[in-house]
Amino acid sequence: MPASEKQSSDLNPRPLWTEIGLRLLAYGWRTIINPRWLVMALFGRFVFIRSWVYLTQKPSTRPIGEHFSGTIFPDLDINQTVETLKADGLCLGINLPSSILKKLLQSIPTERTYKIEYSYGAQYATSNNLALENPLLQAEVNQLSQDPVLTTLAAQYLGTVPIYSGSKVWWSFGLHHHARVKPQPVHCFHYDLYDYHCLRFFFYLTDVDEQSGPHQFVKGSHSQRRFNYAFSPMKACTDEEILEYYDARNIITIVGSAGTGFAEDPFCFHKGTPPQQKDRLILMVQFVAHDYGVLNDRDNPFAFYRP
Ligand SMILES: O=C(O)CCC(=O)C(=O)O
Repeated sequence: MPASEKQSSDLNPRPLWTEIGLRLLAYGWRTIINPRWLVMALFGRFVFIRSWVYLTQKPSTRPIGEHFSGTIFPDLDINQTVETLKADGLCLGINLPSSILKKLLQSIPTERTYKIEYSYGAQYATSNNLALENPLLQAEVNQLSQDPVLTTLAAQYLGTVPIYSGSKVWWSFGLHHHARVKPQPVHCFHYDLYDYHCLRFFFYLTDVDEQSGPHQFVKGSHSQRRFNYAFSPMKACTDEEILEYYDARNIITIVGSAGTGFAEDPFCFHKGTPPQQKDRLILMVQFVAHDYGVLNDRDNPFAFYRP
């Protein structure tokens, strides 16, 4: 099938029973390790419970406007960014300086390794996350995860001392490699529940236009939600379901040159669109408010298991 004929129906959420089976496996494992995680997974879906946890947790005492020496984001307005994040669940403009982008790219293998999978009678190109064990890449990512501006933003947004819970770097391959793109849960609008409050920083490491898999995001969907979302085992929705409830103007497509960065609350609905013409390389750095010991990518195989 030519890339241009790819049907959006390929990208619908997983069937209910597959979803429930996969979820029970991951949930069972996490609950055995830390039952407090199950309490969060059940109750963290309710906006009023999230607000209550926010108000009752130990506040961060980190002052704004100090200790920013060594940051790579000296010009970022912390107050403005946190306000935008609280209102929209998203803030653009947290861009990597070109020197850091260059160092990151130098530490990432230029070879784009993808695995070919056969299913539904078609070939798909998929990639695993790039190994952060590469010491050069790890050093760059560590620097980002400890950046005083990013950690202050996380402290202010999460309302408590932020815990760095992991990073990922991955390629999304374009349809030019193969005729079809493997339907992945991240290609549907979904939300993620890593904690009552979580903040992610994303950085594009390649130029991203409409054709190269831009990230999409539903502005304000961290606070404005249908009540029944909290009771559904599905964390994913079709585009049609999203458009039934949210105004199309709230769907933000993030395009930008390599280095473009943004902060996002993953409780908002978001997705990665499948790249058409060009591959996309992206880095994600994640902070949470509580450490359950099960959602850290260093500790376990299900850490970044998707909804
Ligand atoms: O690849 C993307 O832009 C989306 C990633 C995503 O949905 C996620 O990490 O939860």
